Amino acid sequence: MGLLEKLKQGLKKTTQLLNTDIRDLFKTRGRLVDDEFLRELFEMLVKTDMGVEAAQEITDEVAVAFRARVVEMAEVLEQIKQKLKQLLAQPAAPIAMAATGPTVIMVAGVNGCGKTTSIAKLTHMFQCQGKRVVLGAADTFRAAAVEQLTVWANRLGAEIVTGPSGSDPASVAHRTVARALETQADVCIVDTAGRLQTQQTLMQQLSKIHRVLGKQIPEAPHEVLLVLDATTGQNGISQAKHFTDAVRCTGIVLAKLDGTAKGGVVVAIRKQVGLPVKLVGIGEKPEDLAVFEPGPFVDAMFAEMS
Ligand SMILES: Nc1nc2c(ncn2[C@@H]2O[C@H](COP(=O)(O)OP(=O)(O)OP(=O)(O)O)[C@@H](O)[C@H]2O)c(=O)[nH]1
Ligand SMILES: [Mg+2]
Repeated sequence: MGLLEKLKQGLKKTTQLLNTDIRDLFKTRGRLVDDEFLRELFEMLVKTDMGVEAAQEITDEVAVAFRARVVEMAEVLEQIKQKLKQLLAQPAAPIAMAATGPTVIMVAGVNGCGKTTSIAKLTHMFQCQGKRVVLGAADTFRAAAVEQLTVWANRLGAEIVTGPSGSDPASVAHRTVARALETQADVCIVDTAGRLQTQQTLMQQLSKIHRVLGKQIPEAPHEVLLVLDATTGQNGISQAKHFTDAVRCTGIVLAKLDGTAKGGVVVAIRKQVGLPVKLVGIGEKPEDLAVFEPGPFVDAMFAEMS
């Protein structure tokens, strides 16, 4: 499946809501752009969770371009899409890979945001590129967590390094990198326990894992991916800030986009968090991961549905 098709699939709920709203907005063919229209447009945009600031910016641009004119739906939508693509623009953000030796990726985020599932998807993505992956179950906090990652490892045919329940997650992280070096694996991905940004000790533990990863390979971790749950909307934005304070995050994986009609949240994230959105999660299966690209993303959001 191509990227656009994949994103269309993942953004179905968002697209559906937008389609209904757009049809309401342009009840008749052609509509006068007046205050009433602009207010309705603003509300429609806010409903996607893009944030009032972005919604206002877009509405203002539409006002400048079309006020007092009778417009067709297509021309206004084109303007909105262009502006959104501009708001979402970011430097190309592929997953950073080590020049030589294993690439080390650490994954963090609050409880239940989708870390472990995203790791399964990342593993699948790397395997499709012919790379060998070693997983580290550094979530020793919850017994079921190790089990969950082990099930994925077995299904995907990836090696996994685990530790006893309650043991030091940094030690598991250390052994994971050691194993990746020893077996000359291409990628090693370290899962971490979910935590709230307010849990000081757990946040310190996260920075300890980060430090340990850098001891064996100086540039490691090459990526610290912060997983955000799209269904919790803009809550993720303050989370991102706190996680980045504890460990320098390098990119965002926005999980569960398929579960929300508020796919516009990615605009708010890009606007307020100084991190690139690298990947989006669009389902629970290993292949349900898509690269984030503003162009196809916006096109998918506004795709026409019958
Ligand atoms: N629909 C959908 N569900 C997802 C996606 N990503 C994760 N999930 C589901 O969300 C739930 C939590 O996912 P996990 O990967 O276990 O989340 P986690 O962050 O590892 O959770 P903790 O380790 O408990 O902090 C599971 O039921 C997943 O199947 C996604 O992109 N789409
Ligand atoms: Mg987990």
